[in-house]
Amino acid sequence: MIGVGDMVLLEPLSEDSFIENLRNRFDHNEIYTYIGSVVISMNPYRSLPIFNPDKVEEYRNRNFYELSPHIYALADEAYRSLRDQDKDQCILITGESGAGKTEASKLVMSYVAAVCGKGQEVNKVKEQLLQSNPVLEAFGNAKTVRNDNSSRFGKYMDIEFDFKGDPLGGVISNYLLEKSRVVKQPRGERNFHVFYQLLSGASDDTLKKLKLDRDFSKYNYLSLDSAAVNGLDDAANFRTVKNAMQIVGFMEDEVQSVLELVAAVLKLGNIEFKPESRCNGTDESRIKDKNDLKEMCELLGIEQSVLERAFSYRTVEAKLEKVSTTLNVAQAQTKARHKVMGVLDIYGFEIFEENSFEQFIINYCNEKLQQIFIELTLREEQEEYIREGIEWTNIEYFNNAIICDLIENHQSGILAMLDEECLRPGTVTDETFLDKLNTICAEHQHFESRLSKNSKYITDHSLPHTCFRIQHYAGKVLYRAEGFVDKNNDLLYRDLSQAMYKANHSLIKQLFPEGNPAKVNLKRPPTAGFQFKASVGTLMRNLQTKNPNYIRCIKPNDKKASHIFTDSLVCHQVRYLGLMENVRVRRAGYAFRQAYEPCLERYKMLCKRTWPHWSGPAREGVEVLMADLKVPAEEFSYGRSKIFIRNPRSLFFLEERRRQCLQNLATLIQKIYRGWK
Ligand code: AD9
Ligand code: MG
Repeated sequence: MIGVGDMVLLEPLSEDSFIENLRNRFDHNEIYTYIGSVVISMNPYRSLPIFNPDKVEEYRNRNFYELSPHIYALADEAYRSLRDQDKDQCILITGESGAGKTEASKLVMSYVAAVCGKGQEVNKVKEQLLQSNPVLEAFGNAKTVRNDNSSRFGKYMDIEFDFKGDPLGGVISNYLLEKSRVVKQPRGERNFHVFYQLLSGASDDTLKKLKLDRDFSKYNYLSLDSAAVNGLDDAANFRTVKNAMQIVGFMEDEVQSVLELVAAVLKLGNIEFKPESRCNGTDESRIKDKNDLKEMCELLGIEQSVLERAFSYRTVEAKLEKVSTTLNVAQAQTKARHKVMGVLDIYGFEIFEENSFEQFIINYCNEKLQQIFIELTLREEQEEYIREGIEWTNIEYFNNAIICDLIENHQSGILAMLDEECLRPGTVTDETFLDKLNTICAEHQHFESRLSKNSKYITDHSLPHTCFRIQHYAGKVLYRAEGFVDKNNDLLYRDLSQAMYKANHSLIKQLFPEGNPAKVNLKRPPTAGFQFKASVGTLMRNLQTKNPNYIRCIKPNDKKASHIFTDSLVCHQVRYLGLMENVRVRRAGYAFRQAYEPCLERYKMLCKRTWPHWSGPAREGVEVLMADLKVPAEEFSYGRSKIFIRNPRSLFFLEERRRQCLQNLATLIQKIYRGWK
């Protein structure tokens, strides 16, 4: 074993030794390290020979601590608890952009697919689950400066199993796709993969049908400076995605419809407008060159004049509607009879040079995940000790509930204020929104802005007037208020949705149901922020009903390179992920705990005084048992209802003795049986 496989056993424990241990293991290709049952995963940025069918077999049905740390051990443990103990599981994968979350989620899924059930039908379900990944990534991932395959949406997949542990299917929930990327990408970044895949990988014939040119430079929406990405074969990926779409269940004509839509978006990006003065003194926009518009309309079966009109005029609606609060929240997850394993792979915490509404939402989501981690591991652990009357030295940790409150408090939170602005009649701009923040959040210790009206806390006079800053658990982020109101409103003008609804194209029609003139809905659709908050709330409640398994991903360097381990970068992540606190809690505490009854039941065969029938209370039985086995007293604590075992090794010792005992018993029975014959 290189270094220490479980940080709980690290001696002496300090931040330096923690990082040194990670580095030492990383240098020897040991990218996984435990903190108790939490898996730390370092991104190797190269393929290691540790993910293959032989490894799967090695880890299958083995106890968590028996082999060297691996993500497969976590997947195995989660799957077996689900199958054998009927406990719904969730796998929570966190870490910053590029740390390896999506790869980790795929490894977990492929492991579970490899070990669960067999047979034609089951295999089909497995294939569909696995092949959903390339499809979702084509449309939802893009190259960013942080990650060549960055997820621009959050994904939560519930995989459902029957009572035998065979997969039945899955439900995928997506969270807020970064839509603005279609139109504009930051410097050095790309649009969603699918555009490049289509142009590079489709046959000449397909491109002709779609009225497309292979040359990226013909399309305004495809930034040129970073079109080719090292190690990314768009053409090959296009074939993978098309194949995956078929496996997932798209019919051939549906695939074609989707591609037509992708082509239409590229055309749309090329349509340019020019202002034109009208005789009544107002300005109106006119389309410069109508060829792209014409081709787009042909692709989508829309009459050109209809779309042209919709592009040029806007029927402005009065903002009198109320926000609908009847979101259908608990939709997907009520089928309690199935066993469920949820895999959460959500966009990582982001700090860019320019941070907008998207980063704000992404970082809010990460705050919530950190909060659930704190609640479930740190606080619950401490509270359990208190409940059980076990002595506890308090561990200081940063509780980020206060930041979540700054964002989501339903009266004074930033999202609530943004909604208030978006729904208020009168002139609303990003500046009025910022003004509101300055008035209401000024005193909050995690909020900073230059213009805070009544704040005593303006610490940084270099802060731009148009920005506000939040001190997140993972670092300070400066947000530019520009665009917040528009992006939160997320309104599509009715003229456009009605034009789209008129298309003679089944997919487009489905995508714009609100354009149906028969269903004019006067209610204003909920804002983007409101919807996100509601769906994150549902997600958190869902996760809380399941047994959590954590994978904490760490990015070793900022260069997307293998073999480089930058101490300062890793240290920063170790700090904000709260990993040191996590170890301290586990160490101050006990690695395992078990209620007295099942503990006595399992191990009583190891001691003559408890075997076969112990007549007293279970707790006393366990005490007698431990004394008899001469396990050092400091290894155990006796709580009100449970025994707490400090070190995994003590558990191994018990398990090993039990295994020997059972073997002896089996040999004895065989002898007796032979004697009879
Ligand atoms: V983001 O928040 O979606 O921007 P992720 O999902 O955390 O981010 P991702 O899993 O996409 O990061 O990993 C980034 C890249 O690191 C991958 O494209 C791989 O090139 C590389 N990577 C990550 N994990 C592994 C691994 N176990 N083995 C090899 C890996 N390469
Ligand atoms: Mg990802």
